[in-house]
Amino acid sequence: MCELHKGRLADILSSGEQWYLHYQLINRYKPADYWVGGTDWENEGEWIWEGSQKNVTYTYWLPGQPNNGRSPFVNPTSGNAEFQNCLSLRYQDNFRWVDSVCAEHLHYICEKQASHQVTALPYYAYTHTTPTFLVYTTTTSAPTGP
Ligand SMILES: [Ca+2]
Repeated sequence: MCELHKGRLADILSSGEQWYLHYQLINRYKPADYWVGGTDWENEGEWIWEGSQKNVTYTYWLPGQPNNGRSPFVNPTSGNAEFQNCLSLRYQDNFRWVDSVCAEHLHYICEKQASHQVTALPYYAYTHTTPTFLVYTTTTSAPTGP
């Protein structure tokens, strides 16, 4: 998915990045849930940003999340119901984070190196240097999985 755009699924490393995305999503994009690059696929409960392999330190989980819920989604390959190992931003909860089944099809947010400094937004005083976030409004499953 993001590789097509020469980027990777977004890391959210600070409240500044979270609010930057929040502002962009509510003003410019569809009211929808979005994938970013967090996953605990390899070690349950140990969340990393898969693009950079950084630990997830800043968090914006919805209270009660992540809960590693088992969804009714059945992996068409394995035939098993899947647990929640990928991180999505939930529209109905102000883009707080929840863990979701990676095979779900959601919109997604990539990031790539900026070629120049991007100064964003009238509303939150946040100068976004690098990376640049790119929001895609087609849907796809998260790329992590067996
Ligand atoms: Ca999990």
